[in-house]
Amino acid sequence: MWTAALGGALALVIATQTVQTRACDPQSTPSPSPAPSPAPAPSPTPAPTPGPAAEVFTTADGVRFRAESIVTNLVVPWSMSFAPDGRLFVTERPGRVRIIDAAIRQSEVALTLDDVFAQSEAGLLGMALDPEFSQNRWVYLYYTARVGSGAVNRLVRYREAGTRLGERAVLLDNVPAAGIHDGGRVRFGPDGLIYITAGDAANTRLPQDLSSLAGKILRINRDGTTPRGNPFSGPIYSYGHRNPQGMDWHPVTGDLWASEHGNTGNDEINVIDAGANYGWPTIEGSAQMSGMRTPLMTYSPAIAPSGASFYRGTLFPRFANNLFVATLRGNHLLRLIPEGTNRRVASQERLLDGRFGRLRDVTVGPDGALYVLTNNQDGRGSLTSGDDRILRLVPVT
Ligand SMILES: [Ca+2]
Repeated sequence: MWTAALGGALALVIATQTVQTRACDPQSTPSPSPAPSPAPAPSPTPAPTPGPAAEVFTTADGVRFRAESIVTNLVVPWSMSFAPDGRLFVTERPGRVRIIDAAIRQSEVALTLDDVFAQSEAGLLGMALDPEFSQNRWVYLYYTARVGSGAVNRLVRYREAGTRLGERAVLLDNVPAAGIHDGGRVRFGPDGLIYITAGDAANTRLPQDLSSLAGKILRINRDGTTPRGNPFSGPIYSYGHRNPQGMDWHPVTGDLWASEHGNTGNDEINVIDAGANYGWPTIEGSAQMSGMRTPLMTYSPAIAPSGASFYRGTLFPRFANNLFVATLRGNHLLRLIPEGTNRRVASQERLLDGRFGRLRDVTVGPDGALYVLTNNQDGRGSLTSGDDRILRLVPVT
């Protein structure tokens, strides 16, 4: 079980790794082999109390929490998922999957992709674990693959055994890719189907073209086939997107909320309905047009919203059903408080504002804590010692 003591132990896990060069230049980003260096023995009895680096924050409604840095020196981490046994799976954009095991206080590289197109915003992006992971050990990855002189995005499935990923199967292939706007988030919906955010691959003709998978939110079965209930004949679930990178379902209403990068500002939070058109590039931001959806929230200047999760735990009662969004350029964790079960936001605030730099993903752990990934090595950030890291937010009484 994930406890405060074990969380504290994880701070030691990857601390011996070398900080890598920035990922903006793929030529200078060799595989950062997490050298099994003659590491010092892990601290046998990690203190359950945070070190002096843990900083206390207070929300507008008086919730006090501290941010503990539990894992450091990751290389452009992009997505994280907890397994039912408490292990934390993390992708790194250059092409690695790490499994962080709290019980044995160890991080292992479970997979290194050898055909990843890791340039600019592209590379190994989203990940999801099967809802029945305890039985089937399936791990789903979305990544940009080098194909000939070009690249495509694809969804692949692996089976985890002994902290290694094998038995690869390609479930969805040839989603248009580019150095930018690859979307990349993968999540299972409450309907048990796989949802994927696909960016416009830097081609504004594609989001309104229903013959292309670019600029869409996609929905497929676990075996890669098209669900019977999809609005069109293929994987497309919604269209007219520019570069959506975060999504989660409201715990009460079941509505799918998604974050999307706009063009020079005009970042969006939308509620996604099957078959709906979200406007890009015809309209953006708060603009309106018949037959197209206007976002719930828009942000100019850009905050660059990425991973998003509704709060479902009990550790922070005041956060129930709030949506948390990791922002890159915004350098904060955005908290949106929905207006009950309406498709409206009652209030919002910026947490961790400017304190940890760029943030890529946020999820709720089995312990009810919020876990946040930094993204300061992605070529656009300012590195501080220990980047990139996983932050754990826990209440302070
Ligand atoms: Ca839009």
